[in-house]
Amino acid sequence: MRSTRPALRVRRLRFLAAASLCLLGAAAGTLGSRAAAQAPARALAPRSAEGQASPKRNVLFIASDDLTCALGCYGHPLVKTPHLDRLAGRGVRFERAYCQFPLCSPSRVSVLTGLRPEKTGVRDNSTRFRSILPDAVALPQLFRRNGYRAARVGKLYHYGVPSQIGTSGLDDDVSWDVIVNPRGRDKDEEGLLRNLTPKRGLGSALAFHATEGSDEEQTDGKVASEAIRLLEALRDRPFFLAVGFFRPHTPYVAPRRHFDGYPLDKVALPETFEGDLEDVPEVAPWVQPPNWGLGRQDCTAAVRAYYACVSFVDAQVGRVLDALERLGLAERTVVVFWSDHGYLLGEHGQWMKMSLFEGSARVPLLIAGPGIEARGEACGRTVELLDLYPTLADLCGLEAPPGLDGASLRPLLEDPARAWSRPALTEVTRKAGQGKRKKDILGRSVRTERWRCTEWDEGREGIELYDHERDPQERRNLARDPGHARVVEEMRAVLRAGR
Ligand SMILES: [Ca+2]
Repeated sequence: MRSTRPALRVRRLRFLAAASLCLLGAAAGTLGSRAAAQAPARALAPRSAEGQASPKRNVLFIASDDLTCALGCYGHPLVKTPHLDRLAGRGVRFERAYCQFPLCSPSRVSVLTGLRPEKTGVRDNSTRFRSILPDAVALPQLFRRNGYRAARVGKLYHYGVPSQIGTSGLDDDVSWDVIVNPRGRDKDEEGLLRNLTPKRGLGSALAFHATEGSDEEQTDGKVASEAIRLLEALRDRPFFLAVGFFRPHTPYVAPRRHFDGYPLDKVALPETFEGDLEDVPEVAPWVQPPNWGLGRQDCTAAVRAYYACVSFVDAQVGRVLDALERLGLAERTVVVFWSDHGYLLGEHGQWMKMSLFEGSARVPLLIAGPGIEARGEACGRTVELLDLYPTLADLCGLEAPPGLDGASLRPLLEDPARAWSRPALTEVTRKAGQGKRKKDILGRSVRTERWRCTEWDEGREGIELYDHERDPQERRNLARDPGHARVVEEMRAVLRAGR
């Protein structure tokens, strides 16, 4: 295989800024810093619960790409994720956490700006959010302005998988002091992929490969190695380290040993129901025909490969968490693990993202570390990924910019059973109509602890209502049931209010 050295990009400007910091007597490390080039920091001392000044907390912000809640700690009967389970054991696992848009870039921009897609204007994988919001203070940028070193390894803002592996993609320059773009053996072995849907681009094809070699040779293995190296380099100053794994995004590539953990005969496909999609609006299903016409055997092989990738990512997260412990950083580092959106693996004959069904909108979310009183507990309140921005600002004692759309989850980290009145909103785009009348529309969905209600084009293209207390698989659309008219009205009022 070809050995590729990840590009560590520290530009001249950063060295100059680091030099000026040195002149000012500040401690600048070998990685450089651009803190001096930024607007003056609003220096707020982090506060402990008692209001006393406390040492600055670090942030380890770990993203996975296209990861659904198929994890041991979320009760999955087959998938093994011992390291994420360990993280969940020392923090809070959010059972009802939702993305704001089930597609990479719109979701990631929403997380990193703390704003809803309607404000960021990013609803595709090509728009740069700075072209719309030039002055937004992105989450890592807030930390930089407060004296933190912000570093990124791998995919945080969007880059196309697998085409842009090893590049910065739609990265945001001012978010980071340090950027590392690993590229591994998987990129060189695309010719070995088995592709069940050859007419689809590789980035959204059902394609997979059980590879030879070690975890460390894979792009995500290198992401973990570089993250460990950065933890060692940054340990003496407050840091915001963002670690972006891009698995289990397709193509599902992982070393063979991870496939071996999932014998084909143990992998079950979701239950199917006669007439499941007959009561949903025409625009609701993203995958047409269901399962792209694939048979059970192919679908099972794809799900198995996806599970192998989940275990592979889990092992890489474990390596990073081990380093955090070894370096004595765990007690002063807030760890967040999240996925940019959920993923369907055959539910309703649907795959991947871009749907407003539960499995596409729901994400795994784990938060652990200092300031988090509840350890190993689950929280059933509806929360949104855009809550992460105000949460991290709050936990680290930084003043968040005005106008963020989320709320700090700190009260729920202290008491996961606490009352919470915020529902979760998710939206997606669709083409509706035929021929010349074809137009772009929005689907918008609200999730409360009991209900999911989805409006397509403000209801003109249909409405869905599901009762998760009785129907967690969203089999029966109740939107036209007269007995549920009041619930539909209430939910639509929430959608109209935007919250
Ligand atoms: Ca994604």
